[in-house]
Amino acid sequence: MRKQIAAANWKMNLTFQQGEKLLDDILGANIDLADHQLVIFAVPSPYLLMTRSEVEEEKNYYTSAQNCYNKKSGAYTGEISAEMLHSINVPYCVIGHSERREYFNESNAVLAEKLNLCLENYITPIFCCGEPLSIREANTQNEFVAQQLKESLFHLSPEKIKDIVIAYEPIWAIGTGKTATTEQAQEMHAYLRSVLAAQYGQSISDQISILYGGSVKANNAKEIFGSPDVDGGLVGGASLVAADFIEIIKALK
Ligand code: G2H
Repeated sequence: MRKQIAAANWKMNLTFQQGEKLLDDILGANIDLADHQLVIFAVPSPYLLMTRSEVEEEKNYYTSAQNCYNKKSGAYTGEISAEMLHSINVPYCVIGHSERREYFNESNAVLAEKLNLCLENYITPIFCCGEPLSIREANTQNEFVAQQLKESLFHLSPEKIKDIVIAYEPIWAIGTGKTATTEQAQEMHAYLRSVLAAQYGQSISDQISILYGGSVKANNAKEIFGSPDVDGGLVGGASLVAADFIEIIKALK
């Protein structure tokens, strides 16, 4: 079975102390994860080491960065490289979240460079894609999202593409309380899988976890994750409340 993943994206929220308490509360629930189930915490950079030490004794719990820079190293004040993340044993990094694309003008080409640097440094990228409302209203979401994949991912070899996680996040559903319907999510995930299959073959495509993101909550996670091509979620707001995120973890297939 494909890996099923509950990934928390804290974004720019919580103090260090609040983050520590949240992790303690979630880990304190002692949820017994199956071998194919993973929980990943994408935390602000100053909390990476703390998070790593909180989760390192826990089976299938991991730490993720929320971003890294698209250059190897050098005079880029304030930026964090993939190599730096690797040097503190961070195994995952979110790449291309729509907030980065929108507020920091990250293009598909820049994201391709970030993906390469992650993979060179043994970091699994959680690559985000998704369409804005205008594209959904024009019913051209499939072409839009396929183009994001093509421009950022399709230079990767079959061996490398297997090492990434994809998160489909319709921008109109992020932090808005609007969720894509289960049918809309499944339809897009199946489409993404078919695009990956056309490029890399069905067996590789079948191994890639595709998460859904956008207003996943404790009360809708089970239904969303229940779809055959939805392999868990990238969760923002609801990952900041222990009781809610615990329910979301329990909703994994
Ligand atoms: C989408 C999601 C997490 P939220 O950005 O990546 O956030 O669950 O708050 O919509």
